[in-house]
Amino acid sequence: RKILSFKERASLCQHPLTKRIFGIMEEKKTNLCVAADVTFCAKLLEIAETVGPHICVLKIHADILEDFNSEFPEKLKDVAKKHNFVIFEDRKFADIGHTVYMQYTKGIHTIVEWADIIDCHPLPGPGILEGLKQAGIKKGRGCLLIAQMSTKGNLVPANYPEATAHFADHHRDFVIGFIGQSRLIPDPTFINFTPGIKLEESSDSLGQQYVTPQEAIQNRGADVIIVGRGITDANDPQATAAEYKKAGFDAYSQLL
Ligand code: UP6
Repeated sequence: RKILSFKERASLCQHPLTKRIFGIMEEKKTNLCVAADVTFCAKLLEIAETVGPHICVLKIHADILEDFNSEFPEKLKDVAKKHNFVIFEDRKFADIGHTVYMQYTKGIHTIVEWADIIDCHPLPGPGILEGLKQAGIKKGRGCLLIAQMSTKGNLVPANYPEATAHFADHHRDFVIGFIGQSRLIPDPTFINFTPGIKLEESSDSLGQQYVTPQEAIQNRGADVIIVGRGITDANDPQATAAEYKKAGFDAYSQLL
């Protein structure tokens, strides 16, 4: 047996959000996160409703929504509650602590009010986490550190993932895991998310590179696979989400 089950990992976690996510993964038998990268609220809510039963996490980019408004987060939260998934705003914060604090709490998006999970680049140093934490921790939010990227020619140096893991270790009250292409540390209480996933290995015209769910989970140590266009651009997103869910969960089950 190569890995611990989601259930076992849930029992080891200190952070309530990590516990909750592993619990959902166990209960709904899914390690699928859908990236709903669409530009209108109604379309996003439709996708959330359609793929909701098959996912543990819904990842969005609120800043690409042309009609974002203050009612939208409430509607999304309702769908998340109905289908039992968590909401991840993929804002990829990357500035000084003071600025990210404002980006997280102010502006038209007020992300901290509705996003269970956010992510940030560790590049600016510990201050970025101190800034985000000030707002997020009291609401029970969690942050993923971007340790590696899926894109061709990215500038992430070889020792960066290691330094990122070190960061995570020092901020366990807020950091719940990583975005990356391989498992950084064996610690089972961090969740590893991997984007750049399609059923067929391929790429897009802007540097995105895809591997299969099986490769990500069995060879690279992903816990949660992030799938965007592979599902949202499919003729039947619901059936396709079910297909990815099965591929992801089978790959995980084979390691147990
Ligand atoms: N994403 C990546 N690669 C990274 C980090 N994040 O693709 O290294 C995000 C993108 C997009 C999603 O911002 O929302 O994951 C991938 O979408 P796709 O499956 O349609 O390529």
